[in-house]
Amino acid sequence: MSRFEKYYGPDFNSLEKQDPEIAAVVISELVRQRQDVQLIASENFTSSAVLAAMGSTLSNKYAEGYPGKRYYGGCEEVDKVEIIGIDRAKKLFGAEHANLQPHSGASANVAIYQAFTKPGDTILAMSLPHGGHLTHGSKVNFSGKWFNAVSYGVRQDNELIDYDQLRDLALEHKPKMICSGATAYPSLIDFEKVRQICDEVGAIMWVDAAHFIGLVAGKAIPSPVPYADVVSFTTHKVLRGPRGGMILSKDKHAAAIDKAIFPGMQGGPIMSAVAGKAIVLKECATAEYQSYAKKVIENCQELAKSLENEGMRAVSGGTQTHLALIDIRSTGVTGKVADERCGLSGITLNKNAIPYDPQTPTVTSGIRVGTAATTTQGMGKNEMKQIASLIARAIKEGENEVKAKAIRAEVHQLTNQFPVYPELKN
Ligand code: DSN
Repeated sequence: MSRFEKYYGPDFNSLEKQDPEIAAVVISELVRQRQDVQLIASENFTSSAVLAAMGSTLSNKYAEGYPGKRYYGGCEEVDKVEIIGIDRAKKLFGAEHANLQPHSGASANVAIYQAFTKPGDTILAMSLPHGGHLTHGSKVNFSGKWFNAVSYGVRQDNELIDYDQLRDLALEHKPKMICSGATAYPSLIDFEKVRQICDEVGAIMWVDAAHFIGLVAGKAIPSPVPYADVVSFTTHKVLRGPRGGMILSKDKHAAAIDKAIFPGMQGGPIMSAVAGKAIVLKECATAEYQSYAKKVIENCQELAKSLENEGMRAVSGGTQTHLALIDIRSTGVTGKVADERCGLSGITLNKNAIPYDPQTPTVTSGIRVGTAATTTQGMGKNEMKQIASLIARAIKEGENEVKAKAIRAEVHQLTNQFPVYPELKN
C-alpha cells in the first residue's frame, strides 16, 4: 500500500508517484494537524466533501464573468455550481445579493473599496492594534496608503468598542464608509448602533464578518446582514469552508459589487473553491452545524475562564465568540515567547497585541486562542480545561526542552482521542 493510499486513499497515488517531495509535505502537514492542538482562531478543519471539491477538475475551468454571462465557452457545468452557491448564500444569510468569487477576504475587501470609494476618500474602521485588520486602513496596506483612514478603538476601561468615539470621529471626518469587524475582538458588535451612525453621516455600512460569519450562519450570534449595506468575509474560519472569500449585499449594490470583483480586480474565479463554498453553505444550514456553532462559543468561554484560573487575564472579561484574547503579562513572558514555547509543546496559537499594548506588534503582551478547530474535532469543556492547563505549563516551562517534550506527549494523547479526518486511513 502506498503512503498516499494509507493516508488519503488511492486518488492521491499519482501525486506521490510524480512528486514524492511535495507528497511528503502534504502527509506531514496532516500529521501535524492531527497531533498538535490547533487554536489559531481563524483556522478550522473543513469537511472531506469540501476538500474533494477543492481538488477536483473544476479547477481547470476558466469562467471569467458570471453565470450566463461568461467570456469563455464551456461554462455550462460550472455555471450550475455558482448558481447553486449564490442561492444557498442568499437563503442561509437572508441576503439580497451574494458574490462567491473573491479569492480571499482581502480580495473581497479590495472590491468593496472599489465599489464604494475613490482613492483619497475617508474611511473609518477599527485600528489594527485594537483588533482590526490590515485592510481596514493600516499604513502598510493599500487601504492606508490610498485612503484617508481614520481609526476607532476600544475603551481602556472595559476593552469594548468605544461607540461614542466612533460617532464623534464619524461626525468630524464624514467618512464615505464605516467598517465594523475585527480579527481579535472577543465581544459582539452592536450593528444597530453602527447603522445609526452610518445613517447620521451618510456613510456606507461595511461589515467585515470574516471571523464570526460562521457563528452567524449557525444562528449562534446576531447577524449584521439586515443592517449592513455590504458584508465581506472569508469562508475558511468558523464557517469551515474552503480558503476563499464572499460578499453579501443589498440588491441596490449588486452591480457595483459584481463589477468591482470582475472585471474590477479579479480575472477568472477559482471554480473549485466556488464549489467548496456552495458545499459548506449547505452544511451550515443543518441543525448539526447550528449545534456546532453554539459549542464553539461555549468551549471558548470555558477556555478563557480556565486560562483566567491559571492566572492570566481574558481581555474584556471573557468572550462571546469563538476567540479569546489573553493578556499574559502576569506570567512574565511576552506573547512572542509564549507562542514559541506553546509551539514546541504541540500547541498552535498566535501571539497577539492586546489593547493599549506596551509591547511592539512583533513581541506583544498577549496570545489569541480560538475553538473552531478543536470543536470540529469533537472536544468539549473538559478538554478546554485540560488545554488551558497545558498552555499555562507550556508558557511557564516550555523553554526547557525535556518539559516541552513531555507536554507535547500529553497534547498528543489528548488529540489522539479526537481524530481529525477519521475517514482518512491512519
Ligand atoms: N489572518 C486572519 C486572522 O488570523 O485573523 C485575518 O485575516
